[in-house]
Amino acid sequence: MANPLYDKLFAPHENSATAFITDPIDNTVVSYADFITHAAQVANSLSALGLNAGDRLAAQIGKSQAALALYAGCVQAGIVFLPLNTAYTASEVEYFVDDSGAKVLVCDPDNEESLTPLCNKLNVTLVTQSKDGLQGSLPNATQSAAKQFDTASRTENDLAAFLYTSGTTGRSKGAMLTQNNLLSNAQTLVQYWEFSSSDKLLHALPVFHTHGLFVATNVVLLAGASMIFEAGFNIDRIMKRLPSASCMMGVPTFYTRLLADERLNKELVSNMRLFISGSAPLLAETHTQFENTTGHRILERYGMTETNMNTSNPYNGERRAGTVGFPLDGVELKITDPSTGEELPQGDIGIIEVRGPNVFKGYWNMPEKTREELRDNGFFITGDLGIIDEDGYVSIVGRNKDLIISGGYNIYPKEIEQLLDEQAGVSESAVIGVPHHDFGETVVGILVGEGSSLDAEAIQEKVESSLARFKHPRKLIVVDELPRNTMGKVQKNVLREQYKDLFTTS
Ligand code: MLC
Ligand code: AMP
Repeated sequence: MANPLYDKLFAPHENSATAFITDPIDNTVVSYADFITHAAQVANSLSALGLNAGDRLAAQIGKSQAALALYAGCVQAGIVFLPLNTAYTASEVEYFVDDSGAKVLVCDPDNEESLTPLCNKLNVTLVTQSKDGLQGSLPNATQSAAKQFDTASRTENDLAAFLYTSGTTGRSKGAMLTQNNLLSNAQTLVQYWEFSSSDKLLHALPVFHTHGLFVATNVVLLAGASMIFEAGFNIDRIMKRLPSASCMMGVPTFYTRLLADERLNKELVSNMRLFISGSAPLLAETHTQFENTTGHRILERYGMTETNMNTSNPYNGERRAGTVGFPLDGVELKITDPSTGEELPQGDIGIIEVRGPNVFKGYWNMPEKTREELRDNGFFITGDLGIIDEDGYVSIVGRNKDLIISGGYNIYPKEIEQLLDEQAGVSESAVIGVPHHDFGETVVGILVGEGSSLDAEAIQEKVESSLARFKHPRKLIVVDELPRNTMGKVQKNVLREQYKDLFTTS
């Protein structure tokens, strides 16, 4: 039976003794064949939980090879995989599980107690998996499960994953990604970036987002390459691993942290053939400094949860600093007028719109949102502002959406403003992103008080219990009023200018 994603990513390696992954916890090397057997056992345990093809499974678990086997098991069983940021609080998780209609939630045993009430309320089966992937009810069941699984039949238009992305209204949207969205993009990237079975990717990204899960992992699988799987970006471990890797994918913070370390030099990276950056803007200055220190020009590319990868600087050819390169094969990209939607002439700044097999199917249960952002003709309105130069290189010059990107994580101010506005003593708030020396941007909350009852400490506590750590304002500032234009709209640009130097030095 056909299952395009499984057939291309996993099936070819079923009997391969080649190394696939170095476990991030105990450093054991797992072969392709062993990994795929593990995935089949996971698929059997998921089936025993009553999950069928098309059902959703949400997972908020640590990075381990078992976490990846869960993704693979879902692909084989046709289950829609919904990975969640491990930083999310229980109330955030509740929204995702409820909205997606997930039947099963996999969580860390440490969170079992806090997540049980919501699973009881929503009638969701809760199973556990520890950070190392070895303990918990799911690994226990998997260990004794059969080693063969009849791959579920899927078409390329069937859903493979849901990735939640925040929205300007404050409600997160479930981006529905099909098998072909993921597969076509991985196929293009393997070719474009010349991945082969001799590559060894240094993988230090989280595996609950497009970058670490789909771009990195699917490319490695398709090429039959291997991965050094790190639990996170620990600079000492990365320094030790770099000499044996051939490529790395990272967010700009990876590169600024590497540059800040005096151990980085040409010799350390002499085995490397490719450094890739994306998910947030890479400063041209970082690009230049990295080349001066290592001799490598970072290859910058541009993507989104909804679209996978859209553009890339060339592997062979000039990697132009400050640009995200050219549209990938099969991806159409145009710059349009934000008010009319008409295509603008080359050289004008406008909204980036993209169309291609990489573009998602729409937002789960949100037909209106889908219509607003995905045109009938298939073009997706990214909300990023871009320009194409005379040589065809695309640059991102800003955003037409109120979005903060901190260390590669997207944060929508609206979600935080809604929470701040609900707090006693707050009449209104504005949440802005300001430059940050490590994360590129960080969150600042500006509050207008109501009388004298505003208690900034209590508000900070409320924020901490409700929202994931990376969304917390690093500073709350109380002001008498917010700057407004003649239409009464809050001028966030004025606030951003006013507070731009708060976090520029460590
Ligand atoms: C961690 N913290 C963050 C943060 N990451 N705060 C703001 N923004 C972030 N990105 C918190 C920690 O909880 C901690 O809190 C404090 O900040 C310092 O943490 P740290 O130890 O210095 O951070 P670290 O764990 O090293 O993580 C930093 C990071 C990580 C940059 C390595 O955030 C990361 O891996 N980012 C990658 C995100 C990503 O994969 N994005 C891709 C999205 S897909 P405390 O309490 O200790 O102060 C996409 C599409 C595309 O965008 O194009 O790819
Ligand atoms: P996400 O929703 O997490 O997938 O984030 C997607 C957003 O990240 C895009 O809409 C861009 O704003 C931003 N992004 C991704 N890659 C780049 C890049 N290379 N340069 C600038 N911004 C980027």
